[in-house]
Amino acid sequence: MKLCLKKYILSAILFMGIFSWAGVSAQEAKEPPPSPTGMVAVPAGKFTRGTEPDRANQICLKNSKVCNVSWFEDEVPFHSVQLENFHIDIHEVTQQEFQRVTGKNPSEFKGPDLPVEKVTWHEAVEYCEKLGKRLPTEAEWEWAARGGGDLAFAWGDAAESKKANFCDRSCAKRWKEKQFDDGYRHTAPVGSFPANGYGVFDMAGNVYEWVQDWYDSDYYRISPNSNPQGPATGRHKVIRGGSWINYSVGVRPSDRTDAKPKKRLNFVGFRCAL
Ligand SMILES: [Ca+2]
Ligand SMILES: [Ca+2]
Repeated sequence: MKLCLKKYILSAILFMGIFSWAGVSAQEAKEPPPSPTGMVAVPAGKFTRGTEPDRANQICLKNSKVCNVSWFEDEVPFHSVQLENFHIDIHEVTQQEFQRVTGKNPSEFKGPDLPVEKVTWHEAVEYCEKLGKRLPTEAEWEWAARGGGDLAFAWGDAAESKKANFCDRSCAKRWKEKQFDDGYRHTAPVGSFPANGYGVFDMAGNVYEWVQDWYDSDYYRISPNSNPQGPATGRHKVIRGGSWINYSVGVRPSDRTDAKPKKRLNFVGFRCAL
C-alpha cells in the first residue's frame, strides 16, 4: 500500500512537472519579447541566401538594356543561414529622428519625414547606440527584407512601379527605367510604399541602408551558417536594398553593394536593430 501511494505521488509530481514545462515553453514560443516602439520582431529562422547570376541578369534585362552578369557575382554561392529572433526598425531613420538624437541633419533632400542621408557609417552606429540599439548584420537585414518570402523581390518575381522607390521615369539619371512610375524623383517620405510581410517599410529602395558587416565580394564562399557577422576586417561596409538612384534590379533583397564607411552619399541612410 505504502509503495502504491509513493508511486501515485511520484507519478502526480512527474505529470505536473511535464505539464508546467510544456505550458511554459509553448507560451514562450508563441510570445517573443515585445518590440520597442517603432520596431517589429523578426522571428528566428533559416533561409537560403544567394542568387544565380544568370537569373538575376535575366531579371535585369527585362527592364533595362545595360545589365552585366558580373554585377551579381557577389551573391554566390547559395548557402543556408540560421538566425535568432531580433527586432528591426519599421522605417528608415528619418531626418526628424536623426536631428532629435544628434542635433544634426546632413541630408541633401530636406524634409522631416524623409530618410536621413549623407550620413556616414560611423554616425549610423553612434545613432543606434545612443538609443540602446545597433545596426543589423547583413544576414539579419536580408532576412527582414525578404518579409518571410523567397522570391526575387519582396512582393514577387518582377519589378513593379508602386512597390518601391527606385530610378523610375522621374529620376534624373541616364539609366532611368522610363516604363516605371513610382512618383518620386529623389527620396520619398518613409512608409510611402507598402510594407513587406514582416510589416517593415522601404527595405526595397528609397535609400540604401548601412549594415554592420564589412564587405567582401567572396564572403558567401566562407560564411558560417549560424548568425554570420561578416569578415573581421575590410575597407568598405555593406549597403543594402538599393535606392532612388538604382535600377529596379538593385532593390532585390539579395542585392549586395558596398561603400567606404566615411562616405556621405545622398542615397545612403540606415535603420537600427536590437
Ligand atoms: Ca523614383
Ligand atoms: Ca531602404
